[in-house]
Amino acid sequence: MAIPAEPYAFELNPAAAALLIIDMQRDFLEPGGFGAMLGNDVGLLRRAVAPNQRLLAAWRAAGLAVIHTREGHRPDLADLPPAKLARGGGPTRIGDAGPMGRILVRGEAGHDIIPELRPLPGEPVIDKPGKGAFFATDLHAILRNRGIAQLVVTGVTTEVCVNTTVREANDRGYDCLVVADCCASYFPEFHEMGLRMIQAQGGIFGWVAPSEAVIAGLPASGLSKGAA
Ligand code: C5J
Repeated sequence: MAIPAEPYAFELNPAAAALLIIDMQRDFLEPGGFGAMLGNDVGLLRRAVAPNQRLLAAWRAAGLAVIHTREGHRPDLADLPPAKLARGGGPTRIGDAGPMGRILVRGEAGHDIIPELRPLPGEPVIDKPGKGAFFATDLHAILRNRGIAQLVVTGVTTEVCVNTTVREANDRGYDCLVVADCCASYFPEFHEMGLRMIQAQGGIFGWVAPSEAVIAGLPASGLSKGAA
């Protein structure tokens, strides 16, 4: 099925496609988490919640693969590079106590995916220590084992973890379609530029399309692959 996209139509192969939802976590989308700690208005990210809910519901109804990611660190912070810990400059840092538990630490409430997009049993959740979802994770192995060659990518933030993951995926041979209204940034201008960087130069990193075009291009009924 050809999905209207920029810079040209994306040929979706549903049996070889996964929806990859990046870091839709309380730590980024709710007050008191990592995003707020860095001085950001977390409300700006919430505009991506409803479009993600609609796309996820349609994707699940079509029986296609879904994968979620979360950024965060081990409770002992052994996987936290000192350079990342030092960034931000504020009084509160990764691992410090916050209203949703220790900031950006696995197992804490803030590290969880927001309830609106809670993963279903059988949908892999990739815990990643960095911005890219391929770095220091088993994502590539999971995708290859499932015969996935296309990634439909959503989440936050457009210019950081979404862009980094799309670039990593591109270099590993995946075709990425980024869903514009299902991504968001604390900086609307970075969101716009982040999307333009992906589709520029003939789609140097991939394609960009609105969620309504992706939903319209999904098969009507479920594939045998199930919920991933
Ligand atoms: C950031 C992310 N912005 N998920 N993480 O630190 O984009």
